[in-house]
Amino acid sequence: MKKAHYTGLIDRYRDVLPLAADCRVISLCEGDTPLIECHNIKQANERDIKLFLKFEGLNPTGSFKDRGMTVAVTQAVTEGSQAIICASTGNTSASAAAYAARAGIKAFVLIPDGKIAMGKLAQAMMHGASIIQIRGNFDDGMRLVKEVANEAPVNIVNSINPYRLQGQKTAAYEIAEALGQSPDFHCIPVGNAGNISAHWTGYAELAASSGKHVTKACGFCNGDCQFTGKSSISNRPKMLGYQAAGAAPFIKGSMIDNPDTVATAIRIGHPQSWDLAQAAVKESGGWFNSFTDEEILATQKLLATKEGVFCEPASATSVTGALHDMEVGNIQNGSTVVCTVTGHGLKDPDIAIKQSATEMLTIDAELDSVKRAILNNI
Ligand code: AN7
Repeated sequence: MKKAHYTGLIDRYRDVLPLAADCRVISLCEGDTPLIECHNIKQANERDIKLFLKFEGLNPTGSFKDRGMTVAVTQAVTEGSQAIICASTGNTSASAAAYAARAGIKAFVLIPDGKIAMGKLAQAMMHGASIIQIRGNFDDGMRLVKEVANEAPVNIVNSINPYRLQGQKTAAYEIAEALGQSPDFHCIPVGNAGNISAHWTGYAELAASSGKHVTKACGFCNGDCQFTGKSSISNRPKMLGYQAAGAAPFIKGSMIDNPDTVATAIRIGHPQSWDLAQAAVKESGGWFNSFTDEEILATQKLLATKEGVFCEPASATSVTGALHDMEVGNIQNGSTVVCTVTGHGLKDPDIAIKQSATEMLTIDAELDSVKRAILNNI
């Protein structure tokens, strides 16, 4: 049935989501995020590489988490849950808080004391979540959430909840739909490792289904979307998972106990979707790599100043890796590359202001001073 306007990813992709037909959909019209082609990145331009940013920071709470949360909270409500719980480096807590508010249920969020970005904390507080700060990191919070869910009536909405990954796989559908095929490489920041796993599920399903069911699932297009008449979306991308150097268990090859990085969103040492992420990278022929905080922040700045895209530090990790792999030739000239830009820059204003090189001028409120300021800086 043709809908008058976009109503969220469950309505759009219901055919490929494991939800009951009569469920009450808890949605904030998430998904349908822009795929922005970079114009001003020299590493791509010089090599005839098409570089796209899937800007997930434009979801309703400012991160990709909303894709998983709409499905997880819809299912929780269907099961009769009155409360959800998560551990979080920030974005999951913001998303859980918003969707719980929408559903009219309670959200409990465990966050590492003093280690989440200000915007995310503001969101969780404003949406009315019960915020429990722990003297520990995300991995401690994750362990406690799993333990307490055995003893209290709460539904876990971290990405160990399979409905989260089902929702997040829809980003791969949108990308394939926009490009008419899968990209050659998909670059993504890796923390708890749910998102890379979910994307691989999406691409694998698409390739296996010959692209046909996207048309069927695409309830709002009346069967006239990109895929109509196409017999196959056969290609799958190489999945490239990038981490921050101080929080890079996949590079080490084992869990780490004291992760640290300026990219607090991915300050995770014990990723829960370890096996799924390893399989995604291996099956796709991709790889993991890690980059320093300085490199990540430089990319954050580059995207903001050269492309007008403001993302949070963790999100810049995907592009940091892509640029590196273009330079060393791991990503071949002429390729199509999609980088997931996971969260909005406004999430973490402290880092943005701290690292901004722009000197702020303070001048007298008179024409001459303004004129001088312009002429000296033009
Ligand atoms: C901006 O919010 O884990 O590898 O608790 O917020 O699927 O974990 C956040 C993760 C990348 C990593 N970019 O994704 C949380 C949380 C941003 C993020 C990731 C996160 P996963």
